Amino acid sequence: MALPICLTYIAIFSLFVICNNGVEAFHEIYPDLQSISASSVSKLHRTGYHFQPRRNWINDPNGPMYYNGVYHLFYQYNPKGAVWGNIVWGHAVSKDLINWKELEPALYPSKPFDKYGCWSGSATVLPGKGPIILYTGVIDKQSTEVQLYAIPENKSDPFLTKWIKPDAFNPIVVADHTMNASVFRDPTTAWWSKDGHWRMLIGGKRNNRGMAYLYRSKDFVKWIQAKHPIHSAPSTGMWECPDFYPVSLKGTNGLDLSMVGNNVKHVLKNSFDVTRFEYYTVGTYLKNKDKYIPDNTSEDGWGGLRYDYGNFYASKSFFDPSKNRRILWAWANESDSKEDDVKKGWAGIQSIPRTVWLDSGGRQLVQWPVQELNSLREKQVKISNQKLTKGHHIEVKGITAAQADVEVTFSFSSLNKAEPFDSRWVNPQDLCALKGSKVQGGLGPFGLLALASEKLEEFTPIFFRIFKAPHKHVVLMCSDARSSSLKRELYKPSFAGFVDVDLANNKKLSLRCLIDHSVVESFGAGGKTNILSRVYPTLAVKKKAHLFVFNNGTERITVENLKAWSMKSARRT
Ligand SMILES: *[C@@H]1O[C@H](CO)[C@@H](O)[C@H](O)[C@H]1NC(C)=O
Ligand SMILES: *[C@@H]1O[C@H](CO)[C@@H](O)[C@H](O)[C@H]1NC(C)=O
Ligand SMILES: *[C@@H]1O[C@H](CO)[C@@H](O)[C@H](O)[C@H]1NC(C)=O
Ligand SMILES: *[C@@H]1O[C@H](CO)[C@@H](O)[C@H](O)[C@H]1NC(C)=O
Ligand SMILES: *[C@H]1O[C@@H](CO)[C@H](O)[C@@H](O)[C@@H]1NC(C)=O
Repeated sequence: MALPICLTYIAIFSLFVICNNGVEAFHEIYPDLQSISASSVSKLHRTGYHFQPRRNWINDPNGPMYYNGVYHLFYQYNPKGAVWGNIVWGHAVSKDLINWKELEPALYPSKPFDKYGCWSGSATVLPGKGPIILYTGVIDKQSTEVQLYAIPENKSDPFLTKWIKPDAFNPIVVADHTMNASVFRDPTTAWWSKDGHWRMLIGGKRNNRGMAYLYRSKDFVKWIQAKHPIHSAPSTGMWECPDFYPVSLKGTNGLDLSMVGNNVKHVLKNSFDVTRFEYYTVGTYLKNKDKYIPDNTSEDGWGGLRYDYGNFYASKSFFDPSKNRRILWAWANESDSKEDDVKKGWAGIQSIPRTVWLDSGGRQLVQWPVQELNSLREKQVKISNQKLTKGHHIEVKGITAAQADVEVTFSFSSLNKAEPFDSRWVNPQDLCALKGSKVQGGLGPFGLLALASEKLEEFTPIFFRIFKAPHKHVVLMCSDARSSSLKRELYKPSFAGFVDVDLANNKKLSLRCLIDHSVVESFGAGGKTNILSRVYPTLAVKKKAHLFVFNNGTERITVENLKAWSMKSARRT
């Protein structure tokens, strides 16, 4: 469960910085707004193919799974309004991860142990027995959190519409006296080990140390806390929504959680309540000690690797046995004000589900939109071998630029014009703020201008810029919302990440952008660095949105190959 913080609209932008880097997150709740039902739903910035329910507030994806030929997505949902509150588990099902059927909420407060909320959790499919949901229930106004289980009322119901919370054994886990029960939530999918136990993790915090508590069970209902958390790290604050899974050292296939073997590494991801970003490490799971040790190539903390350097939180992955892949979902919140959300009648979207695997270098993950997304591709346009000199932009014409999918490869003949890199530039987002698309450079900035108005009063640039450090080149990827809208009262971050690629041998960079009215979801270098931005253009809407390629660096760039598609809307019933 990701509690919303810093949600009040604050006009002074520096206050956002305080919110994001402050020592203690605070939970802002809107008693006045949380039950105002949407009288109408504004379509202006609604997405065409990113998942969102018909109306109201959503946050964390919950319990994603594949069962009997159907994909299930549950999500934190306020059935009564467009801000956080009254939380239940919304439920939608799909055969292809793209077109969704919305069902009645699967879990809603109905027992003393979840009276104040059904918060985040995960699903585990038990071989021969079917799915079980583990989730967090809130039992009082002080936010005392306990862990619960729920089972389908009828396993033969193809959509698993109704869920039961048995009184026997619930709650299955409560915080012991050494723990703080108001920061103890978000159970993971459980995995089975040869020693006859199921294991799962729960997020928490001790003092300011982020914790992933480990629990064991033989029968899935009686759980025993392991002596030590599987992992913890100092000064990271509350760990929400932990996710722990094996990845293969050979190839891109996903692995079932219970997989063991030699060619396997593990990934631990946590969503940090304080920074409101997610971080993961690649490492080793020592099964006999029940410990996870991050590799020394993965930074363990606020400077660590991120699935996404933009608006992407409370993610959860699952193994899809039908296509042998691991799929990742996350919540992308709004960047406008609560008042705007109440007016719109909705808030929050889910990312496009992404396939995730370990990069061949073994140091980081790679992500790519699930292949099923391509079924929405409609009209296609192409550009190839187009030269771009400094200060030029070229329009990609003939598609619906407000609802599109673009794949492009840029190349250049030399690295000589790369600007010098200053070793003090440790934070890519700050560097993007300093060296945005309007600051002309040597090798870059070059990339795409998404959701752009005809005369560029509004645009969201997604671009690369290459620097020369003493022993290597540093590649920056930016998705900069600062010029995205003429509307002022918006959160417009210059999201950015570094891209770990070797340009000396291959002077090319690729970019894919999923553009969908108020979201630009970008995948750099084949999915090594990814950034999701929420933007709200006022001019560049619907048919008035344009798409351009641009270069603002002295080195000439070639658009080797660009393909762009109009995207159909996903079916939502
Ligand atoms: C369970 O679902 C199946 C499939 O929809 C249905 O045929 C059956 O009658 C249901 N069982 C009960 C007890 O409702
Ligand atoms: C428990 O955690 C909450 C939320 O961070 C904090 O406000 C509270 O002071 C903590 N309680 C104790 C006893 O540490
Ligand atoms: C990192 O770990 C590897 C083995 O996994 C070891 O060979 C290497 O020396 C370590 N590097 C550092 C800087 O500790
Ligand atoms: C390119 O740089 C010029 C000069 O700073 C600026 O006016 C223009 O807006 C920039 N182009 C983009 C797409 O940012
Ligand atoms: C999404 O909204 C912005 C603007 O209000 C906040 O700055 C972010 O912290 C928030 N993100 C999450 C995950 O809550």
